[in-house]
Amino acid sequence: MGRKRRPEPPAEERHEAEERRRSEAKRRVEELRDLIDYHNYRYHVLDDPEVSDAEYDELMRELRALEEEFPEFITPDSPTQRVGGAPTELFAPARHRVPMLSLDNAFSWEELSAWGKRVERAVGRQAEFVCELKIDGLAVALTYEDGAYVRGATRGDGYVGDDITANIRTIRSVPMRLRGTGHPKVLEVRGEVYLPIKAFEELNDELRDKGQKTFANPRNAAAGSLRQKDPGVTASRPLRLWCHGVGAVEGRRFQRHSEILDYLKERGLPVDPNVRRVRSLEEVFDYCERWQRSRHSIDYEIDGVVVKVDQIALQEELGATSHAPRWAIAYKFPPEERTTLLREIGVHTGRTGMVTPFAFLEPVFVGGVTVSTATLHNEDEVKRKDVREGDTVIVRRAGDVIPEVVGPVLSKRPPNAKPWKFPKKCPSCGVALVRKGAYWFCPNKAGCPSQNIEWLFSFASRGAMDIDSLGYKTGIQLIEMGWVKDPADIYSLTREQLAQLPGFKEKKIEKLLTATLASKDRPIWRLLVALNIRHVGWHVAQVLARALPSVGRLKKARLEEIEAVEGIGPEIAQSVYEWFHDKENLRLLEKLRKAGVRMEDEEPEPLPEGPLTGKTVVITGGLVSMSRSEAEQAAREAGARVASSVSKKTDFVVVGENPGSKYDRARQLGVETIDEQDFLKRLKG
Ligand code: 5U1
Repeated sequence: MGRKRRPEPPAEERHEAEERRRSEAKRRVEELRDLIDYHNYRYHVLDDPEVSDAEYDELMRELRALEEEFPEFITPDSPTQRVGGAPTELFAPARHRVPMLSLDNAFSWEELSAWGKRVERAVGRQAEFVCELKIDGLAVALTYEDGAYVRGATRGDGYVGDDITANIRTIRSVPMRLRGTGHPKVLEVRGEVYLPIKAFEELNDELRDKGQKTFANPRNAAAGSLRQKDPGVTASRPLRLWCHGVGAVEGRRFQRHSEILDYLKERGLPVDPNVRRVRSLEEVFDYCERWQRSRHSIDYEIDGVVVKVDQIALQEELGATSHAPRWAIAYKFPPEERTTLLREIGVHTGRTGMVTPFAFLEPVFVGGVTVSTATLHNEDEVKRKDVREGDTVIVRRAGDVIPEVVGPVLSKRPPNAKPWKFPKKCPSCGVALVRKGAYWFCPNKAGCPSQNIEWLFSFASRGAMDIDSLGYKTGIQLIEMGWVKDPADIYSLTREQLAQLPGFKEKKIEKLLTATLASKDRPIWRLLVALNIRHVGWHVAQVLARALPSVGRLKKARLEEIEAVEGIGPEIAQSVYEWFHDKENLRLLEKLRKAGVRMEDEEPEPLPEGPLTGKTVVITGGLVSMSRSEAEQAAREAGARVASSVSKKTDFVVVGENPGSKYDRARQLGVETIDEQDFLKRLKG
């Protein structure tokens, strides 16, 4: 029997439901961007990630899906329009001639198979593939001119990275001259720098012995070692490189990806010997399956397999989206699991006062490392999983970053195991906790040692005020001595006080005082990151500081004014507004001002001058000659302000293929619309 069709709701109701869905999607897009920006900052700037790669990937996937459904919510600063992390200020910028794209991921056999079929459908015949191990390291680009190494750069945001020429030079396996003769005029080699697992463990032992902070995993250790101001430090770390492709090449053409790899090998560049050329999707699956099983048989961390179409002509046919080529995919290994004993559940108060439960575990080897603690997220999670002290638990290390307790093995539960109760008081200062949403917080902002230590550490961190010599250990000493109650107190530390601390000799004192003094003159965005404002990571801070480049203006700004800043959503605006209206925060700002900390940027970075100076431009739909983000970048370089939505202030809208609602809006408002050809002409003036 056929199913009876339900009557359609009236058009008005449908419209309302669509509008509700749109506004819910908009809110979620903004929330996801903030979250992703925050995790990017933890990962790329602090080298101290809070979530697993898998959780991060999930946030990105959700954002991409929403942006695909509602392209009108895509903004140039969305993390989906970015290819990797942002370049830092430590090094000179290095612009990539060919953008360093990232990879789309397949998290299951189904997704991998769907990609393979899509590829074969698009090219109309059976493709051949190259399978490579996906090294969990740091992506780099090395440039050789006429066979001589001239530049090394990190990926950065995919367009501009950090110039790390000198640091790369210290990696022994990187040839300074290519072997043989008849070199291309330019050969840009792409690869992944990594630290072998054994070397990583030795390095952490050494750091632990010196009382220094250890690295969470080999990837962070490799990144930290490469991003050293002093190449001498990089040289002391046995970094390695595997090359997996090329970027800009002048004076040589290739027919196949496998030919590129053979060529690199022949010229003396290190290419992973585990790379295989295969002739069918079945062979791709075999390769992935084999390496999923034996990923720990090698001395470097891998988190998946990269599958690439071998024939360059097919690669060109398939092309790329703005962030990833369509001819390659990363098959990500599923998270690994082991069981172990949960000895005890503890709680920790972080810099925002949030109190997080975590598990002390009988050390267990999972996902390539030994895990002895794992986060339990919040009270509801502990209840939902019903994990108890004494339980045998399943531990998962997803994406190889933060280990997670999946749940108890009930058959092994001891008879006396009791449900765990969240403490009522802060484990650090003893003040009664308060619950907000799913989390418990310690309200004792000023007097809680744990919050103070965490805040001080993040205030001084590389991505904030960058006080190099003020690490965790020193922070604890300063707080324990009672000299530092909030971050502003570090500016009144004296030589005499520091001399009382164990291990503080003249040189160390001088270094700390000099670094502290230098931090007074940081740009406003750094101060904003350092102030510990919810949702304000380096990206939001930079956007804010560009629009409101002084503490005075931020204090006076009305909520609507903050909300009107392009790239700032209502939730962030509310958080910033509330922060600048809190009496205690204002007292802290005043203390910082009196200590001589810079409170305004003298000159916000001017927009580049060009044929589009003074114009506000919106781009909608796909362009043929460049990706959307390249078009936006080109418009900015020509002096334009690129907006994400059309208003009366928009000077013109560039309309590509399948334009979204921005085109309709432009027509409604009578804003000029132009096609790609016209846009290219205007860029040239
Ligand atoms: N092994 C390998 N890793 N990896 C990373 N190959 C490879 N290729 C990449 C990336 C981002 O990108 C190209 C496919 C563009």
